[in-house]
Amino acid sequence: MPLKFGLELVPSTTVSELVDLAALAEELGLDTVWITDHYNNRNVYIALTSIALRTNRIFLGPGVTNPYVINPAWTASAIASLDEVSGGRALLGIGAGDRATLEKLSIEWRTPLKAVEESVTVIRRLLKGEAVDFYGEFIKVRGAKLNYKPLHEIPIYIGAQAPRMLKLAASIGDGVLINASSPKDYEQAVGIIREAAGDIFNKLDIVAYTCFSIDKDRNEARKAALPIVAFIVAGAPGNALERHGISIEKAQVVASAISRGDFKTAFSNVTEEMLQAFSIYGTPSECADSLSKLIKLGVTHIVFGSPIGRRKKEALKTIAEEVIPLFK
Ligand code: F42
Repeated sequence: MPLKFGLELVPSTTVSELVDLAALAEELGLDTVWITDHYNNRNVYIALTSIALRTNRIFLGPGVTNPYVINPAWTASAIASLDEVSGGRALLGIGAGDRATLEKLSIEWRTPLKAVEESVTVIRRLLKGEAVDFYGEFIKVRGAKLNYKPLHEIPIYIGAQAPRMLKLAASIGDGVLINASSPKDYEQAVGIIREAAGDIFNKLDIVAYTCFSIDKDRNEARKAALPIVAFIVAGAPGNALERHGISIEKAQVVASAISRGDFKTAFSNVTEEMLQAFSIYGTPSECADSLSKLIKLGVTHIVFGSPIGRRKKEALKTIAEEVIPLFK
């Protein structure tokens, strides 16, 4: 599978800013653009549609939506519409959703594995144009059918980090979006996927959905990564901290500062260990070294995720000029 490069955009800025960045990514030769999905940001499908109308080649999709907030039949309809609007360029990223966000909406995070598995089954069948009868534990559908079909078979990518979700992703996904940045995490995740996928492993698109920060000045790249890493540390489960040798106490200092809105304390308590564990940051050659480790472990698609750099447009140009050519 040829190596692909993509861009993650968080719609916390205006849709027109997202469109400009996605159009630049296309111009610079990137292959995919993924828009994150949280109800409190700009709506993911409005952002994607706007991008589709300003671009011609780049593939695009939600990275990732979830079946708790959005009914899977609605997702099938939205992604099929995006495929039509974009002339056959839609990708679907779907995952179990984010616990903290679901809590705010009083949505219970029950049976996440079943929720993803059943939703993907229903979405695939709807996209094929079938009238779907499905009586699962999470979703029940009675004769649901779309009145139109997408232009192409839309690849479904599963957002996964934990072992059982990775196994599920390997068996039902066309690709896996792994939200991690360190080789330690990829060694484990790709091992699980490889074992679960067996003969079809080489057909899977293994996506490194990274926290990435590049700058010719290493210290600027580091500064831009700090806030994002602080939030990752605050939400990281104990086993992830342990795997990276990060003390729970130090992580708690960051987490409690964030929860009381004291970002200065939070960011100043992010250690080098935390940055190494949860981001790829540095000069172009340092970033390229880190990426090559992930590629050696079996990653087939790199997504440059937030913050990307101090100034996103400049960072994208640096990536296109000084990083991607090293892998072509
Ligand atoms: N979440 C969002 O809400 N928005 C985004 O834009 C977003 C982007 C994104 C990109 C890449 C990515 O990998 C993840 C992303 N996420 C995003 C997060 C995503 O929605 C999921 O939260 C995330 O991928 C969680 O995946 P996970 O692999 O950690 O799996 C969770 C569910 C987990 O705990 N899994 C465990 C495992 O081993 O896989 C165990 C789960 C388990 O056994 N559950 C039982 C069951 O039956 O499902 C039930 C347990 C119970 O108590 O109910």
